[in-house]
Order: sequence, then C-alpha cells, then structure tokens
Amino acid sequence: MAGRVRIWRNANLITLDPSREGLGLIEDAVLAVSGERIVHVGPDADLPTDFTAQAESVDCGGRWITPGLIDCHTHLIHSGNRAREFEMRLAGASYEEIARAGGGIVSSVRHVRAASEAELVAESLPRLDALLAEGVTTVEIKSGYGLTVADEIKMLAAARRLGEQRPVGVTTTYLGAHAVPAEYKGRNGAFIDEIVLPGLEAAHAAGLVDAVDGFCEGIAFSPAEMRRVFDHAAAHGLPVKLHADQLSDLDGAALAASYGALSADHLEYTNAAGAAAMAASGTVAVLLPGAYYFIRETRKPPVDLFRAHGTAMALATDCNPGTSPLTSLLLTMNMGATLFGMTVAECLAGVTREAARALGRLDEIGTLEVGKRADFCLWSIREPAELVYRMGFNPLHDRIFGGVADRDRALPIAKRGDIR
Ligand code: DI6
Ligand code: FE
Repeated sequence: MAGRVRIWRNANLITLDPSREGLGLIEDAVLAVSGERIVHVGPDADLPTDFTAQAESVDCGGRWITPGLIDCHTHLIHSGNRAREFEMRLAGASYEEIARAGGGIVSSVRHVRAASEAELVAESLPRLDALLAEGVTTVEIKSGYGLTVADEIKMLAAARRLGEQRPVGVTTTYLGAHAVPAEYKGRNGAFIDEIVLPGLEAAHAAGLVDAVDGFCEGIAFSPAEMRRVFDHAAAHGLPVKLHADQLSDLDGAALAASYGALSADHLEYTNAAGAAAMAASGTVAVLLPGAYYFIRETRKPPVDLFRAHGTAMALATDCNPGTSPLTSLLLTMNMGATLFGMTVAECLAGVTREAARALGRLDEIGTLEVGKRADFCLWSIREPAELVYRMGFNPLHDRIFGGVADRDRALPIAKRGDIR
C-alpha cells in the first residue's frame, strides 16, 4: 500500500455515492486516506486488516462525515460593499435614486478598478474564511466587476491567489459579460468586441480561466450577444455557464443547454422546455436562494419541473455585494429547503455532488468514493437533516482538505471584524 494511511473510524458517512441509494449513508463506518486520496469507504466491519495494522486512526466519536462542501457560484472577489444602497432601498429609494447616489453594480466596478490585486485578496479573504469555517473545500469565483481587460485579469489572478493562501480548491470563471460599464453604455456590441472577447483570450492565455459565464438579461446581455461570447469560449475549448432567467424568461436555460453548458444559474423564470433541454444536455440547475431572498423575488425556480425532467440541482451562495451578501452554505441549504421546497437530500447533494458536477469536477470531488480527493467534513450532529435545519449555528468539527485536517494545521482565520 502506497504512502501512510490515516483512517477516520466510528463515523457515519453521507457518501452521496450515486451507486448507493439516496444520500448513500453508511453507519458505523470508516474512511481511509492515503496522501490526498480516499482509499477505502465502508462499514467498520469490512475494513481490510492491512489498513488497521499500519494506519493511524482518528476516533470520530459517532460524528457524521460529508464530502467537503462546494460553493459553485460566487462573486467572492469584490471591493467595498453596498450596505448604504441596501439601507436606501429599505427606506424606499428607487433604482434611479440609488444609481444617482453612485450605487448599483457601477459602484462595485469603481471599487474593483481602484483596488490592487493584493487589496482584492486582502478584502476577500475574510469572506473566504467564513466559507471555510462552515466546511467549504472548493469555491468557484467569478470576475465581472473589472470590465476592462486588465481589471478582469486582476480579479481572476486575485481569485487564484486566494487558493494559494488557504487550503481550498479555487475554480475561476471569466464573467466579462456581467454588465455594460458606463463608458460603453448603449454600445453592447462594441463592449463585447473590444473588452469581453479580447479579455477572454488574454485571461485564458494567462491560465486564469476554468469556465466562461455571462449575465443574460434585459438589463445586461441578450441571448444573441451571449452566443457570441459562448462561440468564442467554445473556439478556445472552454466550458460555459450562464446567469439565466433570473428576472425574466429569455429562454436562457435552453440557450445554455444548446452549448452543453456545465450549469445555468438562478432560473426563477425558466420554462418547461428549458428544464427539459437542461436535463438532456446534462446542464446543472444552480439555484441561488440568497439572491432570491435578498431582492425579495417572489417567483420561485421551477423545482418541480427540474425533478420531473431529471435536471440536476445544485445550491450556491452567489456571494456578491449587490444581490446576495451571503457567505454561508449552511444557511443557503436552509433557504433551499424553506424558500424553494427542496428536500434535505436535494440540499445536501446540491452543495456537494451536484455542485461538483456544475464545475465539471465530479470525477475528483463531491462524493466520498475511493480514488477521489480526500476533501471532507466532520459534523457534530445526530442526523443529516440537522445540517439543513439550523439557522446561524455551525456544527462543523473538522474540515479535511487533501487528507490534511484543519485541526492539524495552524489555519489563520482572519478576524471576523475585518470583513468589508
Ligand atoms: N446577477 C445578480 O443578481 C448580480 N449579478 C448577476 O449576474 C448582481 C450583481 C451586483 O449587483 O453587484
Ligand atoms: Fe451570480
């Protein structure tokens, strides 16, 4: 047997292994790890003796183990916040009044342009630490607040840097087609020609792009404009994702599916044909209840249609300063259940296996299976539903990334007061 083996015993496993039923539960189980990989998953009684002989073992005390949580849709890298704008909205201010007061997405763009890469990293680290403290082991991070070639690259480089500063997997998504900046107002086509497509090429050449995303909406980019971006992504062999049907039904889900997108996200206004097309193309529905809650949307994503068609569903925070200032995947699961009517099993799969699928990384992460990365969490709970049930309580006991437990490293968690 290669390498030193470490075994976690006396645990209950939520494996999410698709070859097992439901959550893939195994009680009184053992998880064995060698190096960065899982080498055995099963009931204690089945543990091969060569493991027990030479392995170092951790007694989990009957705790539960899940795969490491995966936040598959975030705008974690940003600068400044929009609390003032939030307060104005509470007081009844209109969109125009907020825009006139310098608020809205343009204010986030202004802050990101003014920040250095190091400042973006420093400002975003507390948000990342909040996610890690609740068991996140992989996070997707988008650009989209730079909206110049250099500033989009700066955001993606900052995202990669976060992954070097903390034990976490980071996947980067190029979101040049997020908004039209003031200097291109009314000239979407020119913005795509002069910034979005050249930015995609430059960021990709720098090795900073794992996927390409866009905001397909009346207030952002049309389906025809998104096709231009997706055609360019396809020409460079990059997978795509789409912010689709969030505020209106533009057939965004079907558009994403027609490009074999990894995911289509938001989807409050998605129709039956869109749900069916996504199921057929294996495009994951990434649901973002934090944004739904924060903007007080009333139209729910069509969860019943996704179930009926067999469309995979994931859940993510959409952490962003404008519509979802949320850094808790545990609360996101609770919202998926209470606001969208998802089951406990759907919520747990949504932040593990289905989130991995939405990132195109299911072969590596997202379930507890032999051969996958040893990214997992120990929870001080008595039953799986507790992870979805509580609001604002964190039962995480330990987080293991690549076989190494946070309890065995001096993990520098930035002071919560630092968050901006
Ligand atoms: N959908 C949203 O809700 C946000 N972006 C997106 O694509 C809004 C981002 C912001 O207001 O900063
Ligand atoms: Fe988003």
